[in-house]
Formats: sequence, structure tokens, C-alpha cells
Amino acid sequence: AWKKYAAHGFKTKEDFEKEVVRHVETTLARSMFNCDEGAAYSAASLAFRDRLITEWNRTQQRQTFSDGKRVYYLSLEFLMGRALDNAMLNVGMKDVARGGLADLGFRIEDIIDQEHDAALGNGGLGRLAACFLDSLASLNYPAWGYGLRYRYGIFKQEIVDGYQVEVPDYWLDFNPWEFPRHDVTVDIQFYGNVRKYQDSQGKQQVSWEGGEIVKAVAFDVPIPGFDTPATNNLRLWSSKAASGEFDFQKFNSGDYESSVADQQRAETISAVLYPNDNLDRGKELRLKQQYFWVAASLYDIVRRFKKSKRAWSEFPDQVAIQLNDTHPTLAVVELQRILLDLEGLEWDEAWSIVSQTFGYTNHTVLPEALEKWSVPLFQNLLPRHLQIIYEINLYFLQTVERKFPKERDLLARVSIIEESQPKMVRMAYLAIVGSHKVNGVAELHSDLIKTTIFKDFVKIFGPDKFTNVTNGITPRRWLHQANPRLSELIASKTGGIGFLKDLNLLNELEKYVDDKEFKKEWAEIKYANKVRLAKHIKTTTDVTVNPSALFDIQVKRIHEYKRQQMNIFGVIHRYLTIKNMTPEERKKLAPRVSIFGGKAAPGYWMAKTIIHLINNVGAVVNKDPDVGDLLKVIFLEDYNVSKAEIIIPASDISEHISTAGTEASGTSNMKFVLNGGLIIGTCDGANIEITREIGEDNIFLFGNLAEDVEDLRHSHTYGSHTIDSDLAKVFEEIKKGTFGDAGAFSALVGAIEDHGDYYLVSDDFNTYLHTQALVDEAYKNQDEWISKCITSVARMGFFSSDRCINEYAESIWNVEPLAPENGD
Ligand code: 26M
Repeated sequence: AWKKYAAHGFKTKEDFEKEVVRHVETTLARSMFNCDEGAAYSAASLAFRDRLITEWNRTQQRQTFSDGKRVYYLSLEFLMGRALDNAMLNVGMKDVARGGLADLGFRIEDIIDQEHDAALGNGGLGRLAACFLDSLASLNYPAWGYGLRYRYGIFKQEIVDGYQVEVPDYWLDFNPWEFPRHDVTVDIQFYGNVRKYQDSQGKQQVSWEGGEIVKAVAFDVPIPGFDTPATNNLRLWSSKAASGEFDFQKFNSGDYESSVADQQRAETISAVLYPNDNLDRGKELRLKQQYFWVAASLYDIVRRFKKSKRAWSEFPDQVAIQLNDTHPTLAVVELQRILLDLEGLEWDEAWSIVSQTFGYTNHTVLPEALEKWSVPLFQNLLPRHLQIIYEINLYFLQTVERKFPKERDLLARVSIIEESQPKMVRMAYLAIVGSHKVNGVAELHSDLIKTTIFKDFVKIFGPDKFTNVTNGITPRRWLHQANPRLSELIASKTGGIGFLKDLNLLNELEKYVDDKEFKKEWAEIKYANKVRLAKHIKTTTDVTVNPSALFDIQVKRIHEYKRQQMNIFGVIHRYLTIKNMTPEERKKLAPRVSIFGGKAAPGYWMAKTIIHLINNVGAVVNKDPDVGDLLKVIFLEDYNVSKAEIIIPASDISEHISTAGTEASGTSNMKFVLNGGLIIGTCDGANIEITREIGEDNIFLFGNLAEDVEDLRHSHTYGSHTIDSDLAKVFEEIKKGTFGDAGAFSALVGAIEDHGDYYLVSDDFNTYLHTQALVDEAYKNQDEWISKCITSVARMGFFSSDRCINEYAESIWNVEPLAPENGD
């Protein structure tokens, strides 16, 4: 199958070279004599892009002719990373390209490295959407992604004097992977008012009038599947002033500046990704982004449906729309508005279509992340939508009242409108009421939403509306692309690269758990990956780390619930222990490199303080001659997808240590294990299912359980809260000023000592240290350690995003793959 599609790629490296030269000399208008790596990257990308276009068009045609159901994945975030390497591997032409580039005097790695990440996301939620696109295309599902084309993705993080500094990520200078569709535009309305009137037949009509119009322009990004010609589409909307809106009156009357200002105001809508992860701040521009994107996407989806000339009742048989968290929930209201106000359907018929079309995925239980919009703000920006929400709520509450007539409190609890000052629209409740399925992203998380935040809705709708789809990751990017040598070794033992499409084939590896030769190769690959990361650490931080040391990695967004503070307190404890040892005792210790990476939301002061502490600890520890190689502390600047591809394959152990019940799933835990690293973690999110799959001997679990968290918090507040004695020593050292001005860290320490230790750092600290000691011991026996790693990888098949997407397709979307025909 691999070779079958080669005809659609380049036949030889000479073919490829010719195309690169042609693009350098024509598209880029440069001469080959001054073709630098940047130009070579652009030309190579354009050459691959050209190859994708044919299959992309055929895929769209195939979908149109087959006239079946399509899936639309609505996400405000797509954390795509780089496209060239991925396109080369998915098309199966990387070796051809390597040869061609070599002939032209370039190393393919240097060319790949020229690409700027497409960083249109914050963290887990955005990267999950990107993995899903890869699986949808690779499995031949007729699917579209819809998002916003931010001019600025997630900010670039710089570390200056130990502090995070945010630098704008202007990434669109030249992006060969997007196709502007200046002919695909939608006018989007905001503000204005609602008028009710009787039409000539005496029918009640509603029209939304006045306000302002902004134009949405489509930009399309091809999504190539792996080992299939299927190439799906990611459509990103960009905002600009509507032509009528560019005020010619102002312009002609000489008010040039204010007409340019209008232009810029329109462009502001898609200008910047909100850099919060798990925090909602209710800013008007964010709601504008949401409606702009949702309205443009629905217009597109409805237009496509209408071309088929089917009855409206067939809409849910043709269209499945998945809401990636509550961010696109306005789509529920917008579709109801289209059917009601524009298409003239009756309320009940419209609502039945709407609620059969949508599915809603919840990604967090953190209360501060649950989206709410103030009613006055809504009223001003989207007056008609607010009316429809009130009506949805009325009908919903009436059915609840009928079903549970005696439960007055229940109505207030489940109302989509919170009766606060000001009133608020609860988006998660709206999403539940407007969808036919609601899912969490790991078993524990799906259980938790049913028993806590959405408990009343389970009672109202019954348990079948709520389900679990455990997250997954694409093995193409997170094994084959990030760790080519490991992928090759696995291929050599499992009968080729088939495991990349059927990850359960990894099972075959269990046969080699005691194979000396295999284990040697395995260890060599891990070592080489650590050398590669050590080089990156040297060039970016100027710290020399020993690749033979145990690499202990925690890379993810910085958040108190993810407990990077517990990790760094543990590092300080290790440092103090080393300082108190005799030289003989020190010789018995396993050298360790503690590596951190991740961005803090710009307004999240505590998270920024954690980064500051990590850097200050590093500054002290890394130059202490008593410590030497025994401990190094590294903070890697600007963690992103392309850096993850270097970091993850180099871990011996990675940390997934959230307070139990707070991390919905986690997905980097899966990436680390798939790359032959072990994990230390709490009984939270997907860690639990990873343990079930790989066996509890192969994971270092510790800490309190989710079911005990509530009681512990209660006891912190109303009982006496004594701090763990080892943690107290760490705090003493911080207060002494060993890591710089103690005042800088008083809030971090105070949150635990004086303010209830909401995330249970002190409660879990002792068992955390104890478990880290077990890690040290286990690492000393390399032979057994490697066996654990191999066994774990062999059992990771379940965590492919292919399995995950197939579950969505079957249990939520009711869609089938559309296989390319023979000879296609
Ligand atoms: C909300 C309002 C305004 C601005 C931004 C937001 C917002 C953005 C991202 C809120 C939440 C966001 O993401 C939540 C998230 O990333 N959740 C993670 O989802 C992953 C994929 O399911 C899980 O693996 C992680 O456990 C979960 O934290």
C-alpha cells in the first residue's frame, strides 16, 4: 500500500530537485546561486504542496459524489506544529526529498528546521484537534476542520533574568501551506436590533437588523492522510472589513484615518489567539471571535448541504458537528436561528434537527475554566441569539418541570441562565441541552463530570447521553516523525510500518523484552535521543548535561493544578540531600537532569512565579561544585510542538503529577510512554488507563485519590493543616534566600502554608519523594528498566488517535470512512 500512491508523489529525487529549482527560480524569483536554507524550505514546501493539491481536489470530489455524511470538527485551536516533515512522511516521499536536497547541497534536517510552527493553540485541547485531523484523514473519513486564522498564534516565550517575557508570534509572513480563498467569503453581522413583524401571509417574522458587518475570508490548509491519497481540508477564517463597510463617505470627505481605523477594527477579530488555558475571562472580543467563526462555518456547512437539495429533516443524516469544548457552542443557537428565521421552519422541527446534529466534548472540570457570558454583553453583541437562548431555556425548563414537578431547586441549578448580578449564560449547559451526546476525554474524567458538574443533567436526560472517549495521539507525528530511529527499529520487528496505521501491532514487541541485541539497539537509540536534547540544552542554556544521567522531564502549560511547584520543591529537597552527603554517599547516587518547559498565561502571576523559582534554583544548583553531574536543573524556553518532538523521545521519566481529579486526560503522558520513557504520576486522567494497559509494574504511581480530595480540602480549611516536614525544610531554605529574594516566592509558599493548599502539594509530598527514590533505584538496573520500557511501548496501541476517532465515528457521529477507489 505504501508504494501504491507513489505515482502521486515524486518518482525520483531528480523529479523533486527539478520542482524545487523551478519554485526557487519562478515562484520565489530567486537564483539558485543565492538559494539559502529559508528559500530551500519554501521551495521544498511548495513542491510538496503541489503534489497534495491533486489528491486534495479528488478527495473533495469523492466526498461530493458519494453524497454521504460529513463530520465537522469545530475548534478555536489547532496546534499543528510544522507541516513539511509531516507532509513528506505522510505522502511517503521523505527519502526522495532527502536525496534531492542533498544533491542541492542541503541537509534535510536543516531545511525542516526553517519552518515556523503553526501554533494556533494553547496546549492539550489544540494539539488534540491536530491529532484528530491527522487520524480523520489517515482513516479516510470525510471530515473538515473549522477554525480561526489568527495572525498571532500563542506568544513566543523568552526567559530574561529567570522571568517569562512574552513576544508576539507573527507567523504569516510567508506560509506555503495555506490557500487564500478570496472567493469564499461570508458577511458576519454584530450588534443591531431585532424587529418582529407580520409578513403578507400574516406569519410572525423576526429580523435582525442594523449593526455592523465584518467579512470572513476562508483560508484552506490541506491535511494529508498517512499512506492514503485522502487529503482533507482545514478551513480557517480570517476577518476583514466588509467592502460596503469601508466607508467611502468618510473616505471621500477626507476622513481617511477613520476609514482605515474601521478596517483595522474588523481585522482585530482574527488577530490574536487568547493565551489562556483552563481560564475564562469573558472578554467581548473573545465572544466576537466565537460568533464570527461559528457563523462563517455554519454558513459554509449549510450551503454545502443545500446543494444536495435534500429536505431539512435529513440534515442530521448528512452533517455531524463536534464542539471542541464550549467555545463553539454558539453554533447551536446559530443553526436554530438559520432554520427558524431564515428558512422558516417551526421551532420544534428546527430544534430536533439542531439537537441531533451536535456533539459536545468537555475538556476540563476546573470551575474557573467553565465559560459564562454576561447577559448584557450578549444582548448588545448578539441580540437575536440571546432571545433564542432564552427560548431554548424556557422549553428546556418546562420539560424539567414536567418531569420533576416538586424540585424547584433543580430548575435554578440547571437553568442556562444563571440568576446572578449580572445574569450569565452558562455555555456548558447550553452545549449539553443542544447536543445529542456529551463526552469526557478519559474514563475518570467522564465519570467525574457525570457525578459532579453535570450530575443534574444525567438525572434529566438519562445516563446514555453521557459517554467517554479516551483521548489518543497520532503515532505518525509522535513516533515516526519525532523518533525515526525507534520507528525503524519497531518496523524491523513488527513486519514493516503497518503499526503506524494499526498501533496494536506494537504487541509484537513483547517477544523481544529479553532479547539482548534488541535491547542494546533500544538503549542506543534512547541515548542518541538524549545526546540530541543535551545539544539543544547546551546551545539554548549553555549548561552542559551528561546524557548518561536520568532525564526527568515535565513539559506542559504551567498551572498550579499540574503541580510544577511540587516538582521543583522535590528538586530542592534533592539538592539539600546532596549537600548533606559525604563524597562516598554521593557516589552511590543516580545522576539526574530535571528538565522543565512550558508557558504561563501572561496574566497568571502564580504560574510565572513557578517559572521564576525553577530558573533561580537552576542558577544555584547548576554552578554548585558539590553537586556536579549529580543534579542539573533546566528550564527550556518556548516549549512548543516542534520542540516537543526533540524533548519527548529523550526522556527516561516524565512527570504527570496533577492533583487527582483535575487533569481531564493529559496526552503528553501517552507521547512519553510511546517513545520508551517511563512515567511518574498521580491516579488522574489517562494515567489510570495507561496503567491498566501497560501494567502497574511499569509505572510509578503515587498520591491521594480523586475520591479523597474533597475531604482533604475540607480538613485544610476547618482542621489543623500541618505541612509535611520535608516540605517545611524546603520552605525554610527558600525563606533563607538561598534561591534569591525570598519575597519573590512568598505567595507560592503562602498558598500552601497559609491558604489551604488547594492542590494538595503538602499531602502528596512525602509519597512523591518516596516514589522518586524508587525511580532512582529502578534506574540503576538498566536491564530491567529497558524491559519495562519495551513492555510499555508494546502495550500502548490503545492510545492511538485512530482508535479514538473510530470511537467518535461509531458512537457519536455515525459516519463511515470513504475509501479511495482502486486505481484512484
Ligand atoms: C477559555 C476562555 C477564554 C480563553 C481561553 C479558554 C480556554 C482555552 C483552552 C479554556 C480551556 C482551554 O483548554 C482546556 C484544555 O486544554 N484542556 C485539556 O484538554 C486536553 C485534551 O482533551 C486534556 O488532555 C487535558 O487534560 C485538558 O487539560
